[in-house]
Amino acid sequence: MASPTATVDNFPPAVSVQELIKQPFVSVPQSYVQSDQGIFKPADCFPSVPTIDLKLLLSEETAALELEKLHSTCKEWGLFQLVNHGVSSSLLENMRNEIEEFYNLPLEEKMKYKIRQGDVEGYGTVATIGRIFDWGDRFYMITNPIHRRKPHLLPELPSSLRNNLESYILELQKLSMKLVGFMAKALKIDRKEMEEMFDDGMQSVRMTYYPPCPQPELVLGIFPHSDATGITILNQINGVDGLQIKKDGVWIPVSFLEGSLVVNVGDILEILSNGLYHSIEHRAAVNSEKERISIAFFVNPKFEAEVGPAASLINSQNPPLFRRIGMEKYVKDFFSLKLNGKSYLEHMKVQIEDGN
Ligand SMILES: O=C(O)CCC(=O)C(=O)O
Repeated sequence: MASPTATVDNFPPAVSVQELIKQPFVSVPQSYVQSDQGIFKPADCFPSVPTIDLKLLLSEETAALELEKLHSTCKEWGLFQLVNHGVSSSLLENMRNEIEEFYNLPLEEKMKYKIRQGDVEGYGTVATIGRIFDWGDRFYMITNPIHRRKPHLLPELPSSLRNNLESYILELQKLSMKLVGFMAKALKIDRKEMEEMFDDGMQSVRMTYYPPCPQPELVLGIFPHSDATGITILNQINGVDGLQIKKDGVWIPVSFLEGSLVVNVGDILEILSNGLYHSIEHRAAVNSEKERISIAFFVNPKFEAEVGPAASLINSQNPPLFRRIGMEKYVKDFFSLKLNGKSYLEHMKVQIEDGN
């Protein structure tokens, strides 16, 4: 916790950026300054992120065309904005209020959920490469299967946040199963096989609070990475943009359509599709004046499943590009490696010397 006389220069990092910016500000502390300043300029002119309409996917007359669009978008972009997703605007509004309220709690309250030694779940700021800190406070936790929930996290949240979060998780579970089913259909992977893999799968959420930063060009809200997931559903909860994606080597800002959810292909789907779909590298920039809040819902196969290219896609013309590994080990390995671009996916690639 900060001493009353702390300034941004001597405030201990990793406690909370939200607390840090309450101190007299001179400049961003070195521990938050990203070394590669070149990466901050997104492209001036860029194509807009494709939109997928769930209603069109579900309607008989329009399904085939929208499925084709979903397929090409997952191949070429690995990310889309989802509209008519069916999650009620009142639930989205409640989530916004609840997460805002949570981050407005005194630090002492939030620290009840702090990331414990040797763990990755809980509340706090996480260091990335070279001990440079992201400009954001996070709360990450596994929400499914239920028996993997940490007793001091979701079950101990303020009841109103917990209840809304439970409703939100249920809605996103249903939505994600629909999306995974459509992706299986587009990829011509046996739908049942895919659904069984993801049914009651490992799911987690990350609620992130990005405080404003007077020198936004020096920091990143979250370092460039692809998600190690099947898919991720991102809700930019308070309407402040900041997400950027790397497409064809160029950083593109994502301007969210009001009420839309952003869905991105994760590494597991890239592996499952044997490289046909692409997990997208992304990062978050921060705003000089406005706080930004997002909640990411991570959808994965169950812990008992095997992660690897779908058997139905593999033949002599299309050999496996990735190794097979149990989901439990996949998760363990992921958390023991540092988040850095698409390095984890590289780690899963079949090496020539593997001979298979
Ligand atoms: O907040 C965002 O826009 C991105 C969040 C994200 O990439 C993550 O939580 O993994």
